[in-house]
Amino acid sequence: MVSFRFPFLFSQPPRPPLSATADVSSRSFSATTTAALSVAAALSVAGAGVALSQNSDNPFLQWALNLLASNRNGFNPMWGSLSLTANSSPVTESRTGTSFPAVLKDSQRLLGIGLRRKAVLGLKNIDVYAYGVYADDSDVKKFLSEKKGDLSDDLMESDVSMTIRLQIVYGRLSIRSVRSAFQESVGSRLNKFGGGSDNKELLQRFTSQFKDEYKIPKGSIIDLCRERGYVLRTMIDGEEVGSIQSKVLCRSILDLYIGNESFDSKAKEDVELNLASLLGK
Ligand code: DAO
Ligand code: DAO
Repeated sequence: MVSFRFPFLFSQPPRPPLSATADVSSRSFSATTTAALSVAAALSVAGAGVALSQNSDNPFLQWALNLLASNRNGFNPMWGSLSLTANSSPVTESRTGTSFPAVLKDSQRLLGIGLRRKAVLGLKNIDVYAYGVYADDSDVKKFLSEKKGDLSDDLMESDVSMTIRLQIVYGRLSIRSVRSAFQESVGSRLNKFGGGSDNKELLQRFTSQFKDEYKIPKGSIIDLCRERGYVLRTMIDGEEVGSIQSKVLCRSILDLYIGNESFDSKAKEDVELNLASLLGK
């Protein structure tokens, strides 16, 4: 079991509803963000009434201020000192009460958690699953020593071993609805990142792994693992259901969770905060 020496950052709930959450996800982010993070921590600890200017000359300060603003209703001012890896305690996704272990497979650390919701009949949103984003610790260190641009964009492009763990919270999920949701969400990403004519075939190959007889009741755990060499391996409750080697498929899946239009901007923020906290260590 590896031991993590790093502080572990999570913006802790309660949070406003997803729709009310400001989206900071498209802002650029780089190594110097650590400076902005210290600013954010200092400001939040001081509880300062910060005037948020949209025209700041310093993009990192702006980023930190926006982050603060977006979390104002539930931001824990002590996040800078939260150390969750010290004892490797699980982290709970507050809206669903779903708990995620801090470490998977002995070497992958939890970097962020989020919630996938879906509007049914254009009316109410149902909570479908909570998810955790994990990445291999030594891959991450290597990645951070080489990285240049936007943290989550680079992470999605990289060959860092990662796992997205989904924990089903909706009790009436059918394989049919999974397939159709998947075709919509992953299909649109494949078109965006792949652009090729084999997208349909790829989608077909992926969805054909999900046999009609599978059941995914509330509490089921689905691991979407990106393994070295861009292999996407899918596990349901610890049982492998298949694996597919495709860089664009891996990229598209990760984009659902930590991309610019991810299901929950909070997970992406968590991931970026945690990666930033590891920079320079
Ligand atoms: O019962 O009509 C309904 C709502 C179904 C919502 C399905 C959302 C599926 C999301 C994908 C889940 C992947 C594990
Ligand atoms: O939430 O829209 C989405 C995409 C979900 C992708 C998850 C796919 C894994 C499905 C496992 C199926 C189990 C039979």
